[in-house]
Amino acid sequence: RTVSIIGAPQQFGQPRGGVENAPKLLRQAGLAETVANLDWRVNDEGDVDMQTTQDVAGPLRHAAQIGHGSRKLMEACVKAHARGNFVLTLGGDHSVALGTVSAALKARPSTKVLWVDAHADCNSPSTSPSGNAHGMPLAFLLKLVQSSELGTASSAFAWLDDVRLAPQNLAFVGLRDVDAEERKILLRLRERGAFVSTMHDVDRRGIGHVVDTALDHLGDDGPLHCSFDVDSCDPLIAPATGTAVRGGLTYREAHFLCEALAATGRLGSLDVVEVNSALADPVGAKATVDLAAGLVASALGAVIL
Ligand code: DIR
Ligand code: MN
Ligand code: MN
Ligand code: MN
Repeated sequence: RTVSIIGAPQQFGQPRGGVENAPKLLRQAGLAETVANLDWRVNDEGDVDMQTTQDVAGPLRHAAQIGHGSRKLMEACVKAHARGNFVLTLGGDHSVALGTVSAALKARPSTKVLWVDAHADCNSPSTSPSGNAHGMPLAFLLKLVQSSELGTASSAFAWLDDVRLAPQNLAFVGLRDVDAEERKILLRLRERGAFVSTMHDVDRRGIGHVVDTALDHLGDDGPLHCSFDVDSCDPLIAPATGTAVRGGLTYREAHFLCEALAATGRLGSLDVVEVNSALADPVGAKATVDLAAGLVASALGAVIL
């Protein structure tokens, strides 16, 4: 068992500087050593260079950067999947999921996706109130984006044409900040078979029930991909992130989720995104980086006993 660590210092999917430093900070926090101590071989593949072309104007900010950068990340992830490795991607903002999820689907089409996030990230350029790509990756993966919404940038996303995530292969945990148009999209996704849960469900049923139900929903075959936005966690434990929202997962709830994923034996890839140390004081920044590294350890099999 080998983990490929891939740094994806993407920042063009959102407006705040600093998120591009997360791969470096997570490495400095000893992530590779932590993983190696869990009996994994570790292959640090370094960072994908995500700065590419000139930007073009349009409803999706930095569309060309996002399209071309995500393609490079996808190619790096596909290579790691092809070697049979667990693929651990360190964002960067959540637009990196364009590359990571598409790679998982290309490598193993039966992949199911667990999206752990305060946000639903299923805006298309025409519904997005912000124009920020980190709020859009699922819209692309679910084929909700029309090429007309991308204008001249559509060619930068042509590599996604053969990628399709089916709604029934998608589960959300942690939602609590959804845009008005996004709400309609989520309700439609639920009708089409996605598992859509919110923090209200965690309150009512407990994290154990919510995670078990999400995993049940994703079935008992095929690899799992988890895309973990640290803003799913409460700002009390993860203050260093771009769009913090109160009322998130507690430390144990987040770890429980990762432990439950590891226990399935089917987790094949994981993204940890939106750690931005520039947005908290040094204590909060370190707490957020350490939390993210600890969650990776739980997802890779660290157990209490
Ligand atoms: C908002 C924020 N829904 C948007 N999204 C965030 O810009 O589309 N996603 N923060 O992680
Ligand atoms: Mn997100
Ligand atoms: Mn988020
Ligand atoms: Mn985000």
